[in-house]
Amino acid sequence: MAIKTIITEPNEILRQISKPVSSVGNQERKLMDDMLETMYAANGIGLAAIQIGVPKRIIVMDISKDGKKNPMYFVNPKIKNKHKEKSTYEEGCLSVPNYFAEVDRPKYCEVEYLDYQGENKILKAEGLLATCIQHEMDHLEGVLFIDYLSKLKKTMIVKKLSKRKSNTDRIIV
Ligand code: GNR
Ligand code: NI
Repeated sequence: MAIKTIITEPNEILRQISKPVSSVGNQERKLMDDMLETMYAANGIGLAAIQIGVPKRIIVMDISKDGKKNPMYFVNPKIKNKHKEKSTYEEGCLSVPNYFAEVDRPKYCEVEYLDYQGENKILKAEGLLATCIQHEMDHLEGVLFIDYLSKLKKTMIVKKLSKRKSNTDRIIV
């Protein structure tokens, strides 16, 4: 397993549309292992492959709280059903470090996907699980949570992130 670098805004890679995986083999499982390790190291609760630069429709998540690990793996996820009722959650993103904002999303959804073994599964999600899986599935379409904010808020965040980026570049060089 290996910890990979998480790509942050602004970066065009994050806007790519990820490609479906044809089957879940050892290469995909290795990628999922690396994604999970990278996510745990960054204290995140979810990670899409594109966040480490791999444009495949693969997501890992772990929303458990009690310190007991409960990794979840989603390959080629599809939303089957989403509730009209919305819930608001204060979201963050490892690709938008240190910014948080409230986002409305469907409160319940059903997701069909392939698991770590390549088996077809259906998950009925609500609460944080529903919020997180929808946040991750947005990454597969090149969408970030800041895209739901006002233009002004979004521009301010991206500006600050790019400023911070050029500063750290200078420090490193
Ligand atoms: O770690 C994360 N926390 C989080 C909190 C609220 C809603 C969504 C998330 S996902 C985020 C990790 C991440 O960026 N996944 O793409
Ligand atoms: Ni994210």
